[in-house]
Amino acid sequence: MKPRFLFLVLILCCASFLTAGTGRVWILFKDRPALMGKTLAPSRVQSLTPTAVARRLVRADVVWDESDEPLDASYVRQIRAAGARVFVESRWLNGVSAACGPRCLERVRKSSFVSEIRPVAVYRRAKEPIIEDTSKSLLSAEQSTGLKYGKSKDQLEQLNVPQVHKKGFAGQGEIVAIFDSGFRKDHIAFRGHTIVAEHDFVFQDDNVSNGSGFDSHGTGTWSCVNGEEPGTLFGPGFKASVILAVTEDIRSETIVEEDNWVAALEWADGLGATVVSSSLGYSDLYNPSDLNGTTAITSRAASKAFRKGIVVVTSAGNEGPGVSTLGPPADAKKILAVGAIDLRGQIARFSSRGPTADGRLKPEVVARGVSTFIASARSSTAYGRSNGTSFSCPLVAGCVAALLSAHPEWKPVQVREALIKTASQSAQPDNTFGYGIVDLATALDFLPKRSIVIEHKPLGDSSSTTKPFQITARIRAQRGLKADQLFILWKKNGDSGFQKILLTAVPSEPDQFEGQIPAQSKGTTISYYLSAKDSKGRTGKLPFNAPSEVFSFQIK
Ligand SMILES: [Ca+2]
Repeated sequence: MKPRFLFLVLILCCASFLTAGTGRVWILFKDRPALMGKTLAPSRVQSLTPTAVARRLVRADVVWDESDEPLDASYVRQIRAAGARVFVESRWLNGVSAACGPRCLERVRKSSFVSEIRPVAVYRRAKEPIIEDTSKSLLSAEQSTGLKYGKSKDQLEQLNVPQVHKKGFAGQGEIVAIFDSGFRKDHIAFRGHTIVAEHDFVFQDDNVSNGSGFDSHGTGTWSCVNGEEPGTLFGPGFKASVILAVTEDIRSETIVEEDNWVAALEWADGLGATVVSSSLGYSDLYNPSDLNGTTAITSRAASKAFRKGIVVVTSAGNEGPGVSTLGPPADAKKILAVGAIDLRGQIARFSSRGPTADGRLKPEVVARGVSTFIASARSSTAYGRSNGTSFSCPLVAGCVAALLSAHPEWKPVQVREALIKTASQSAQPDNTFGYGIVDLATALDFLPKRSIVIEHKPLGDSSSTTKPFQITARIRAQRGLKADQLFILWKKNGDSGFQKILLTAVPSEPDQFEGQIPAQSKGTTISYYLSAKDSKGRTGKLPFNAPSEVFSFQIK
């Protein structure tokens, strides 16, 4: 640690050294005067797509705040006039990253609207080489039913993923943003996958495939999230869509400039990302004493993303086994930092350990990060194995997507609670394994704080015109249910409003409720949804965004 400390002292005491590393500085502003007294409204904002607004409305702690608004244009103008070359304008941090020489800095420092000037940190990560794996996968008898996981079977079974896939949850409807070095998009494991958007923040273009050397690491991490080649590999969230961002420059060693990373995060937020998967490495700029969740720029940004409804999943780092060897943003509050274990569940020596500088337990959870089976960028059909928390992180990100596809109404805080409270050593967490190995199937069934969970198999079309339609549902609430507030709401085609039918408890079957929609004549289409209140008066619905989305069936 000593050399890093000296480096920091040099930076702090010599203004001209401020631009060491990236040659860029953050210039953060005090306020946004143009917004004073104005009412904020998501509809006004151009930085968010409708998908992103929809996510915010359901999952954000604060749907909308000043940090979604553009920077004060006059501030940016004045920074440029001082001689700065602006690279990134960050709405969330309320500031810019810029190249600004000593004379420029002198001018900027005198500006009354500037609250903070600090160097842009560079993150470094040692290579995580990929060993090609060309051996044939022998399908065992038990794999002849269900999904054929091939060599990814062990790493998924370790997290109890297959049970969740059997129930039909694999990340559908979720958008996972993956930040990495480059991605081989034509790999067979991604055939038919939806790429919502891609951007290369290093080379400043819209193509994230940069050649096999560049794409190697990102192709691997992407496949851990949601690769899909039957018989060979599956990711836990194989039905999720992705946003791909190149944030890592691997031309000399793997480096990530934190302004590029923040820019990618804000960009992915605006496009409606619901999960972010990223592995950053360590930064010379930050000491263990800085790892308090609020000092490192990436940690501040990651916490902000969490409040805006995005689950941020990051690698703990590969700097273990010493204590407090996390790399930001793993120290951030509320996020999920992931350590690495091997096939047998032993911790990887390199896996970074907690706690944070302010004594919080880290990492949150662990997943396979030793000899993880991944797609390789060497060819469009190649696979390999690699070591690193870089690979345990996206496995957990894929799990988060699968969990959210089952519970789209859950906020990040509830996702985090479900995962850590059900992990393998949740009763005795420590700073090596955190709360332990993810158990996705148990997390799926967990009732987080404030949650109301309704499970129901939607009715299909029917030919009966005489029998009523039996609706059954499993309904649970963390704070208990209000028995007289459990309803089926239904209507026929042509009806303007929904009619209510009370659901009643099924005798001797805990959490089970039933009710009947009356028989209807041929040609009728019935729409319905379920609604439940808990003892605190909170409402849960299925589908969660009913009545804009409802179940429907036809009498044929
Ligand atoms: Ca490119």
